[in-house]
Amino acid sequence: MSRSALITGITGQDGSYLAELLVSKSYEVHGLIRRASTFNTERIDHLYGDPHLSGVPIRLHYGDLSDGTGLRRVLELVKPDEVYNLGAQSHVRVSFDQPEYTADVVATGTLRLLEALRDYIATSGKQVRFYQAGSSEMFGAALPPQNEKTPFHPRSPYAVSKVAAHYFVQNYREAYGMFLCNGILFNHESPRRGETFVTRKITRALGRIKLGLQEKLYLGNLEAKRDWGFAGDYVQAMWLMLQQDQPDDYVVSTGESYSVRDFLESAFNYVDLKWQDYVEIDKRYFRPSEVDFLMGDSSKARQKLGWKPCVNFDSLLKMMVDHDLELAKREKTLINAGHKVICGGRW
Ligand code: NDP
Ligand code: GDR
Repeated sequence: MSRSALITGITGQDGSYLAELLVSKSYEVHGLIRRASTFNTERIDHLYGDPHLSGVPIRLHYGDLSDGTGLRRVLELVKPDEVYNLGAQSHVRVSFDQPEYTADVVATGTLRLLEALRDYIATSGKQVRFYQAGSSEMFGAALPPQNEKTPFHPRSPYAVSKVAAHYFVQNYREAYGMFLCNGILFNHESPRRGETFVTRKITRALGRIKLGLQEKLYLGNLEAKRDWGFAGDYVQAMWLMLQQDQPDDYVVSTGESYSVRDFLESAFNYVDLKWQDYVEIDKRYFRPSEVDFLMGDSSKARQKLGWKPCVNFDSLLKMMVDHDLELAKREKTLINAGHKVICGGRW
């Protein structure tokens, strides 16, 4: 019998890659989806279809991490073998504007899901494995290289909330013997990355600038350093964590770190443009407290899970720029044909 998995945050960047991975492994894949006034399934449209038809690889269920009753119902309906908790208000800068909401979804939302899962396991007698999407932001001001033993020093409401979720997971593991894993993932990007995160913001603008559709790109702090990997590689690590004999916590990273300025320069060089001609600094994109330097030490994941990243910084950057040049070309074609729309697209 095929295993079933429930993914919160299935409509996000990671949710879409993870859903693809699990479908390729013949899982029955279920996703939690928020009700929205516009379609929010663009990243998974290639997997999702009319539920009346057979052969549709994934099933979606309305739910929200702020609604514990709904989470319980979905668990009882789906009867998952594995749960991946990827749902979050995941934007660090926005978490300073919406701290209470961020804490409610990211910290308390995780707790709600754990409580629902604890009860589901007790009543069903089923062993369910759980993955929590933790973040390198939890390390915050701690000096690099950061690994599982590095003390947390969170620098944003988002990061504080992820730390709380991390400890909820550890506490439920110790208290109830549940199979719960914390991933501590460093930044991972892709052509499906949300357009307000800095790498995608740069590549999206670059495509439009190159084709004459945009003149300026406004950014914040260019000196912050991040350990950037490819999302497609990172969802493999999530799955591997849940296939081990014992639950544990793992750092997932490339071990290389580059500044925002490095990313900007390499991306513009790749299409023969000088970033200094187009980029302006806007204070609104600075954070009240910044995370300056993240560089992960993922030796444990490499040894115990046999995981390693396949896409390096240069390949990731080129993959994203190429994709966004293509999007800009499509947009230009539409504009030339008299349309005013900005076209979307997926990788
Ligand atoms: P995205 O922002 O792309 O996706 C977030 C997902 O969470 C979306 O599906 C979103 O739904 C959903 N969501 C938001 N609020 C709620 C809510 N209240 N209830 C249920 N679902 C909700 O994030 P990523 O895919 O990049 O990241 C996945 C997870 O990994 C997140 O938890 C993030 O914090 C964490 N993480 C990400 C890293 C990265 O570099 N990408 C690194 C480390 C951790 P909708 O589409 O409707 O908005
Ligand atoms: P981060 O990613 O905060 O690391 O969180 P983001 O891409 O938002 O910022 C990275 C760095 O770039 C600087 N920066 C800007 N950032 C944004 N978004 N927009 C700008 O215009 C800009 N200019 C400079 C930032 O100050 C920062 O230093 C991401 C999210 O996916 C989290 O959910 C996840 O947990 C962490 O990665 C690991």
